[in-house]
Amino acid sequence: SDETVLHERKDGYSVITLNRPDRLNAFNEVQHKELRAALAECQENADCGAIVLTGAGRGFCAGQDLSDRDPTLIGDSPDLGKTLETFYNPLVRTIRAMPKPVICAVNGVAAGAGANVALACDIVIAAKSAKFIQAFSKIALIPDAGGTYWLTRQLGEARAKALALTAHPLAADDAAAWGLIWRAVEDDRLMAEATALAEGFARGPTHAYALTKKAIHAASTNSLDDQLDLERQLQREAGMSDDYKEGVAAFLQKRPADYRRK
Ligand code: T3D
Repeated sequence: SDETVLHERKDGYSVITLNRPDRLNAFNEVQHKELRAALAECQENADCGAIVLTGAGRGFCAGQDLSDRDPTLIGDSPDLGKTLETFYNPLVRTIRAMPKPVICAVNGVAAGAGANVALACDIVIAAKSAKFIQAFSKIALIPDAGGTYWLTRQLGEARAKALALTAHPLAADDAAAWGLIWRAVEDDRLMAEATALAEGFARGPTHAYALTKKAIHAASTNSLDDQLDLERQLQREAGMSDDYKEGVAAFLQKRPADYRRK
């Protein structure tokens, strides 16, 4: 296929695959645009209850395609802030604000912005053979695509700085043990595990998931008082939903909840 992003529409969820395997799915502008379009479709489509993001071939994503950054082609002072503003930052914001769960199935190496786009997802499952590399320092850059945020919040400064300054490849098992990702699984189980999660979410209370994401994201900067107020507000909203009625009725009637009945 010539497409840099494959979008498979499954029953209730989507699988989005970065598809430039010869370059370990490094981002060029076309891949950014196709990924943006796929995510926008998922966001708007009420039939899509979850997203699985993964990569084709042996890597997940090697970050920015550096062949598009050849100094002999682009000159001495490229404005990388502009690419962040145009492509990476909107991508990270879109994933964070997606009102349904985004699962990243990290099938192989995730380097540079590729690692940090993975970490922007709500649930990260990695193949045991995968590695997370903050490759930026090797080319004299800083971690972007949220890297300094995820690493610091999820690991603390000591590990964040060591990973960022050394570009040490963090193995999937260690990433899971350190709390950077949800789980590391056997390579041949990765997609089964990721799609099983997505199938569960596809049958679940989508709006409650969106509110849960919102609350957890706010927690990293809120005081306890502010967070308790936010929980009150969001729970009020959740409690007025048909999904909540269905969830409680199903519990009391000892049957599975059917959130897709409408
Ligand atoms: O510029 C801006 O807009 C600012 C934003 C920046 C965001 C960023 O992500 S900056 C960081 C960019 N990424 C990197 O620096 C990582 C570069 N890649 C690597 O260090 C290594 O490829 C890996 C550690 C990821 C994997 O190593 P390995 O040995 O498994 O594979 P390989 O042989 O290095 O790569 C396989 C092929 O993919 C190879 O091509 P070839 O020789 O077979 O034709 C390699 O050149 C290509 N490739 C890998 N990463 C990139 C890439 N080509 C272009 N850009 C890449 N990032």
